[in-house]
Order: sequence, then C-alpha cells, then structure tokens
Amino acid sequence: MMELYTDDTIAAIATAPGESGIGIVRMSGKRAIELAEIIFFPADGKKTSQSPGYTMHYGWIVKQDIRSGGTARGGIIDEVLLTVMRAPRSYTREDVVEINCHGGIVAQRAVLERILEKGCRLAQPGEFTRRAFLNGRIDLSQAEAVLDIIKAKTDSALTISMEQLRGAFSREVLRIRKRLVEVLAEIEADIDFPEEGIDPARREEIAATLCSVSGRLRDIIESSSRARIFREGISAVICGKPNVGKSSLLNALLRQERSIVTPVAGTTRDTIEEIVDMRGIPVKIVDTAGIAEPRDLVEKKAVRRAREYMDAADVVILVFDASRELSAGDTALMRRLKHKKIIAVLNKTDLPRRIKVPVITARFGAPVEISARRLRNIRGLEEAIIGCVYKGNISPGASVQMSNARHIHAIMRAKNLIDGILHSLENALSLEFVAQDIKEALGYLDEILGKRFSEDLLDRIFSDFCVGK
Ligand SMILES: Nc1nc2c(ncn2[C@@H]2O[C@H](COP(=O)(O)OP(=O)(O)OP(=O)(O)O)[C@@H](O)[C@H]2O)c(=O)[nH]1
Ligand SMILES: [Mg+2]
Repeated sequence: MMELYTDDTIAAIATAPGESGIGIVRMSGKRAIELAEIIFFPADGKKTSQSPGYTMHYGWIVKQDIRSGGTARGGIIDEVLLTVMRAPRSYTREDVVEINCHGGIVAQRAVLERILEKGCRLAQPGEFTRRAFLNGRIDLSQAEAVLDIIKAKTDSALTISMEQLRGAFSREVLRIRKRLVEVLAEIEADIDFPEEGIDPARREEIAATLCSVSGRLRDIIESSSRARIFREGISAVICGKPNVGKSSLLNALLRQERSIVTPVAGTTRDTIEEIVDMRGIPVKIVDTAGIAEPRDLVEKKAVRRAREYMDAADVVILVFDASRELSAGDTALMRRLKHKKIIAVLNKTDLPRRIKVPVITARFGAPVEISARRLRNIRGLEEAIIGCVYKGNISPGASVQMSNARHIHAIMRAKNLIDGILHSLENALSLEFVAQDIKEALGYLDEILGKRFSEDLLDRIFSDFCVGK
C-alpha cells in the first residue's frame, strides 16, 4: 500500500454498490466540515460550519460552490440528508460528515466526485477504521472486530465479534498484561538490589502468579479454537455415486430447492455450494457430481473437481442409496476415500431396504439413516456433522473468546514464554533471563492491542476491509 497520510481529509462511498434506498458518502478529516459547506446547500440556510456535532440537515448537493453564490437553482446533484459529527466524538475521532444521498451507483458517485473535486482524497480500504485506531479510539483487536462483524455469517459469529468490539477481549488481555507488569517490576527491583537476594518465598509467589497467568491464557486459547469455528465455519462435501440423492440432501439441508433433482443419473454436472446455519455454525455444504465412470469431458472435470473439494473439506458426507445393493462403484468409492472425517449416510430409507449395512459400518461406523425426499432425520445428520468438528457445548460468549488467527498466535507465544519462565524459576535460573522473557511475552500482548505495530501489519489487516469502513 502507498504511504498513507493521516492529516488529510478522506472520502468514500460507505454503502454497498448497487441499487438501494439510500447510499452514504462519508468524509473524515480536518477539512470535512469546510468541504461540506462548499457543496451543500441547506434548506434552512444555516451554515454547515456552525452546526453542532450529531446534527442532521436537509438540503441539496449543488453543482456550483456555495461560496461563489451556488444555490439549488444553479443545478442539483442530489437531494440529501447531511450529518455532522465533530472531533473527537466520531467514528475516526476526526470531524466526520456523512451524506445520505439516493441509493444507486450514479447518485453516490456524483456526490463523491463532487467532494473529491474539492480536494478530498479517496480513502483506502479500511482507512476510516485505521484512523479510529491510530487516533486511539479503539485498539487493534477492536478494529479487527469491526471487520469480523461485517463478515459475520451467523448470529453466533456476530455475538463473538460484537463482544470483541466492545472490548471484552482487550480488557482481559489488559488484565493479564497488568499482572505481568507487576511481576516484572518486582523482579527488576530484585535485580537492582542483588545483595538482598531473592527470598524463596517471593520466588514462589512469583511462580504462583505466572502459573495463574498461564492458566488464563490456556483458557482463552481453548475457548477460542471453538470461537473460530463460529466465525470461519466449516465445510462439508456431499459425495457418492450418481443418483443416490446428493442434490436432494443439499436441498433438504437448505430447506429449499437449490440443486436440480431428477431420476436421471448424472444430473449434477458441477459443484454447487451454499452456506447453512447449523446451530450457529456456518457450514458450507457442497453438492458434487456423482462419482462414476465419466461419460464425457465435462463429467471428467466435474469428478476431478469433486475430489478436490473432498480433499479440502472438514467433513465428507458419503451418501448411499439404501434401496439398492452396494455396487462395485460404491465399494470402489469406499476404498478410495481417505478423508479423516467421513460420515456415512443411508438415504432413501423410505423405500424397502436392499443395502447391506454391516459392510458400511465396518468401514465408517454406524451410518446416519435419512430420507432426503421425506425430510426424515435431517436434524440427526446435522448433529453428526457438527459433532464431527466441535466437541463441547455450543454457545458463544461462555468466556472471553478470540476468533482471530493473529490473536491466537500471539497468545500462544506468550503462553509458551510464561511456561518457559516457570521452568526457569524451578531451576533457579538467573532473574535477568526471567525478566527478559516476561518483556517478550508482554510484547506479544501489546501486538494484539496494537500498542506495538508495524505499518506492514496495519496494511495486512486493513486491506481486507471494504472502502468506506
Ligand atoms: N424415495 C426416495 N427418493 C429419493 C430420496 N432422495 C432422492 N430421491 C430421488 O432420487 C433421484 C436422484 O436424486 P438426486 O438428488 O438428483 O441424486 P444425486 O445423487 O444428486 O444424483 P446426480 O446429481 O445424478 O449424481 C431423484 O428422483 C430423487 O427424487 C429419498 O430419500 N427417497
Ligand atoms: Mg445431483
């Protein structure tokens, strides 16, 4: 990313492109209010520059500058509601102006261009949030939570990210940080007055504190690996021979007719994916072309594609037609599948049964019996899918959770250091080393909060954002 100045005024369209009721163009920076006054003709004639913060004004974005006598009569770009937010009480802690114009790309673009023409710079992705961080309104983990909220696919993922934005995770990290700083201060005092020596009781006290810090970090790591599933979800691929009811199963899980179902084998010619909310966990379900001897190039590619999806999936759902005997195709597929987590499913159990179950059970454990057409035991299959990847009770927010890989990594490294120190203390190693390691662990915690950061890291985090956030 190019170097970002932070003292200029930026602008961007904040709403999603496309037709919509309203669209919001947003500006932030020292000149935001002054620029608004140049292009905005207020219906009540009051000066925008004198508007208090958190006020909204009705009027028009006009073609001619107001200070050169521009009025609504000289040409209107759009009819708008304009909100003034004054530093530091705004999203970025700078002066912010938000213009609610008509939705649709043309109106929003025209307003944005008018602003840019007056000397605003087009914002980079996430630059508003980046400023909120650089100006100290939120810490880095909260800035990341903003992105997670925008990207949340289920209510549970939203709850976790919202907690993070409200600072629950940051506060926990700060609490741990404070305890480490206290221990460090004690140790450094001992290093400064070595003649007094460190009494063994103190050494034990320090060890006890570090032990509880380590336990706290472990709790966070454990609850977080669960939280990550809520945010990022899992993927399940449905595979099986042609005509066993794979597409019917996808539709049953989605509770809508998404994939085409026909009695003809080889109906699905390409992979189809959809996301289903299973008890708060977003599960990407992929319907694949039935695996058999491909009849043409399209089928050949589809089968190869199905295999690639299976390799990448968290769970493979292998479907059998219970109303038919196991064929050579089924057994070949059973032999070939090497995936770690396979759920065998007997479909069409509404029909008289012909399949030999023990052969399947011997290989994959007891199959889940369903009828995709009659929507029988679909819940049971959902339980099996979730149970495959998620142990423990399913409820977000049970304890402080982090869902972000960067945070998990930093917490793990801090924990490793603390555990190392505990070992050193037992072996009566020099306190100077101990102090060094505590400082390093503090560094990892500071990285989470963004007390210590590099421009590179910020670029990486914010480049995932949309422009206008
Ligand atoms: N009786 C009964 N028929 C089913 C059931 N599930 C699917 N079928 C029927 O089986 C036929 C094939 O279903 P699909 O869902 O298209 O099967 P598929 O595995 O996706 O087939 P391909 O895409 O060709 O590989 C259709 O006629 C379905 O109506 C079921 O539970 N019971
Ligand atoms: Mg199909």
